[in-house]
Amino acid sequence: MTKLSDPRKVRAYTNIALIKYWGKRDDKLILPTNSSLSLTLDAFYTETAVSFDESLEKDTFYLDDKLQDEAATLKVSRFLNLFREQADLKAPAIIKSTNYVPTAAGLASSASGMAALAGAANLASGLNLTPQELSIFARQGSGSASRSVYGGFVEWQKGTSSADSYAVKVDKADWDIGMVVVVVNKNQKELSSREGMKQTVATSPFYAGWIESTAVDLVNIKKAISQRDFEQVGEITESNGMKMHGTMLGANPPISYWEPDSVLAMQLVRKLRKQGIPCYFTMDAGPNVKVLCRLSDSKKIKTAFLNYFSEEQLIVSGPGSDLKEITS
Ligand code: 2P0
Repeated sequence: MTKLSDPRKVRAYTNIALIKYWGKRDDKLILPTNSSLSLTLDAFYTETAVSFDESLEKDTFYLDDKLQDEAATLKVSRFLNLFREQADLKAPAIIKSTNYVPTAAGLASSASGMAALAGAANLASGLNLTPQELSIFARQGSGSASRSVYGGFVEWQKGTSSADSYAVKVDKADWDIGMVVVVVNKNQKELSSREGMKQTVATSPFYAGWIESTAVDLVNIKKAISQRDFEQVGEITESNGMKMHGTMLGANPPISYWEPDSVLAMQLVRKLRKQGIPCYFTMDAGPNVKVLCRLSDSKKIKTAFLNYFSEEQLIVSGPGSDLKEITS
């Protein structure tokens, strides 16, 4: 008896933005108001396999071996429709996805999730998309997923239309750089980033300033990356992240994702810097703090944080690689 081969599995790593994406100019196509730039991380990733199967009644989505409800499946189905349309496929799909995040991290990310789904759907549909096309597809699942197609430092160019809004690799990040992720709270946030950015664009008087200064930050960080000037990369990262949070505070009603321990972590980073260890913080749409550092300093930084945080709240990561098929 011949055994049907297992569907092909794709792994995509998550990414943390150093120049943030915060705001859309087109909600449906997920076109951003500003270009962004991230570092892909190897400690957090998603593996996904998709197979289209005529014998299925409807799309069936398993995440971490658990069958997902209608709402979660609908999000995946809508995304897969992009592939079905392009490949002229009608069949429902079975989707099996696993998030690999260190225990209790609570950092399951839409970036690695949607990028891995895009990669697996590409293989299953036979579309044979280029990485650039894959980035355009992934973007329509979740903006930050466009960047998870690549490893290293990645820029998502805002573009002028859907066809040229995609990510490009800026640098392999094959130098002494990494992050210490400080898990302040692993619970689901109350306000999704999708809603948070929408409210900010609609109501924050600081938003115009954000757009203007982010364009300058992007030019400067790319120059610093090309020169491997770690301190300059860190200073721009810290400043850009705080400006994003500033625009949120200016929204009506004001938005803040910070918790007391987020502030503590940021204070610790400043203290370490004063002691001569170059490290810089950034935060996303949640209370966790990501500390950009030289990977060779990450042990020292983690040790200092262990005075205030537990071992399982501190995750060290180096740069991650491109999205890839997993064959084992
Ligand atoms: C980023 N974030 O650049 C920014 C910084 C959060 C703060 O991308 O609506 O899940 O699916 O496009 O990509 C999180 O937003 O939002 C995000 P959608 P996404 O990483």
